[in-house]
Amino acid sequence: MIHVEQVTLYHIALPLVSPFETSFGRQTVRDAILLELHSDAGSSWGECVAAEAPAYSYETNDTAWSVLARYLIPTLFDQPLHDLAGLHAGWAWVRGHNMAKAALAGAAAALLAQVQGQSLAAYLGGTRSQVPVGVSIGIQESPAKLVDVATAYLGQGYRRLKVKIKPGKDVRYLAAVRKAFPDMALMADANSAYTLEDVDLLRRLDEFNLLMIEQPLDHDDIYEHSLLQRELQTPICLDESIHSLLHARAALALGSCRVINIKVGRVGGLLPARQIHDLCQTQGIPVWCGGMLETGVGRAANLAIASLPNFTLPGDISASSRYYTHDIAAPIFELNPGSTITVPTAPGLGVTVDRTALARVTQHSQTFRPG
Ligand code: OSB
Ligand code: MG
Repeated sequence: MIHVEQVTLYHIALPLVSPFETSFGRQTVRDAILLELHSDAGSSWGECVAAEAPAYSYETNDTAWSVLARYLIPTLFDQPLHDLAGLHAGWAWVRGHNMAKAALAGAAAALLAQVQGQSLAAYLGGTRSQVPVGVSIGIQESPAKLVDVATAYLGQGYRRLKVKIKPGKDVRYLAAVRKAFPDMALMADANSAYTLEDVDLLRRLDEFNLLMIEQPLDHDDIYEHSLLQRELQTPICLDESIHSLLHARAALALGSCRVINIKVGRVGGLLPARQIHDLCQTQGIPVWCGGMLETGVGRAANLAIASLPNFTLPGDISASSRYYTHDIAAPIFELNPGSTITVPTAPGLGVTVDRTALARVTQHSQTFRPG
């Protein structure tokens, strides 16, 4: 039984090595909340994957900060920490705000693992010591530029490319990459940029032999994806639409996708992430771990969940240097030959936060205590 004595939130702004553009916007800095948890049994860290603006998700750093401060952190002060199920039960009445929940639950999970002398991966039931990974490439200014960027990543050893697309920057871009790399494991992510009216265009993507197309339709749609999937050979992978086990169940029952991207933040924590993993495993649906340009803190947690057996497809968990010059956690993650990253084995999260690096990028912090 663990008594949490103090929680500190840090709003950080960490510059990206290169701008990241999706169909909903362009990002040059990662604005995030880090969460530090102190208890009578040790301390640990969590990361919130909300962004500055409600584009990928309705959650923002402001909403996450507020919900953590007013509702979630007090739950942890009110009851001792036993296990993740108890923690989630304590805030089951809070609707949504999954990214806020996942930040606190992630820190709690790392602490629970640490107290048991286990790595977070082992605590979650992970079975793999290395996980296959790829790289997510933002929208580029031309097909030729995209091929250049892809070439550079392949040179670094990545063996699965994900290309962001949007209307006007789709067929020609994917055609160029496919032509340059005929056998490469390639996929596209539309971040909800299309509608069912685009079915003819989306059908043209079948010729590129993509591993999957991620979230072509609305961020909150499940039904229309089932209609689209019937028209495409390319497997649809849902990202934005899946916020819970129930969403996953609905999507699989309707045939809305053949793959699910599991993001710990989007589904509200490692425990719901594992439940979705388990459901998919029993239905023969492969999953992979999505990314939100995490720092080393969130990346370590992603590697832990991605070590579960049904995370068979390469995740968006690239090396730290793909995102940041000076990450705030150590050790940084490097790409192994074979396009894998090694899952941390030390007790708990397996990374430590560098206080000097953190102080450099902290905009604002606040500490909460019981009472
Ligand atoms: O849709 O997967 C996405 C980043 C921010 C918001 C949404 C997405 C992404 C990525 C980045 O694709 C993946 C990564 O962290 O490498
Ligand atoms: Mg996506």
